[in-house]
Amino acid sequence: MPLKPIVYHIPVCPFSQRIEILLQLKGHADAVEFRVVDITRPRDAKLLRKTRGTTALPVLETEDGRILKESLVILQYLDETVAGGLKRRADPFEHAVERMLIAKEGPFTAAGYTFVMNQDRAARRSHEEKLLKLFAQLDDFLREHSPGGEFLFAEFGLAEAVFTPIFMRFWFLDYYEGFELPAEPEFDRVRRWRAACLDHPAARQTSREEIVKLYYDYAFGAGNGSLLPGRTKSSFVFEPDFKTRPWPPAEKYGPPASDAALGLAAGSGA
Ligand code: GAZ
Repeated sequence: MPLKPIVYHIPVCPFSQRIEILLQLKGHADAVEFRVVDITRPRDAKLLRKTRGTTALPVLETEDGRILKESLVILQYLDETVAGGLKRRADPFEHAVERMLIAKEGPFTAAGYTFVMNQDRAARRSHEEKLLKLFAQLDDFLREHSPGGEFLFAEFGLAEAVFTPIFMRFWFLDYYEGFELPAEPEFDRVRRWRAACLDHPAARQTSREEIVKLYYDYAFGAGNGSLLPGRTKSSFVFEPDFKTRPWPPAEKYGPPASDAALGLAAGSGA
């Protein structure tokens, strides 16, 4: 029987990064065993049996073989079971406040991903407006509950562990969509929050360069490691290493670049 819980994950997945950030905050990055799942290959039958057929990751397997799904659920479970102090707010009202903010992550994440995956140039503006509306709502929430601070409470906590990986993924929006938060006061509070989140040392599991390069295919509508026509490799592969690949062309409304142009054909024949 393993001594630690196992987290099955995709290394650059934002939902899995939430867990890595939490463990880093607790000073126990090694409290779980991370097992990498290659989503470009058919899923291992043993793992599929454990999840009863679902494929979404992360999945946590406890020391005695029980299964938990959903990153937010796994996050709270590990917060309560791993040493290093609770990262959720202890006060029930404050915890309720952080959960209200966390409840906004789904629509926010979905808006950014559908924006980057959009292939219709004419729809670009409406995606942008939708996302800006959600940023404005985060701004308003932070003004209500934490007008003068950086984080929601005094320190980087549960809500920050949830949103920071999403803010990092949205680097694909500034690169492929030229998206920026407008320099207007209605975004000042969320801008400050985002900057403090991105600056935190517990959130260094990935980088802008890695995200921009790995998510190239997302900008052409191909998510989760799926293949675009004319390509033999997904930009989401971990070999060749992203550092050896060139920065991809930023133009997404046009024909996608080839394997070779993306540096994916390196060691061709291999
Ligand atoms: N709600 C779950 C959680 O744990 O929080 C979500 C987990 C999830 O979606 N995992 C994805 C997965 O395992 C990888 S990350 N996919 C493989 C599979 O076989 O299911 C998000 C989007 C989106 C496209 C992609 C993603 C994403 O919108 O990051 O919107 C939120 C997937 C088009």
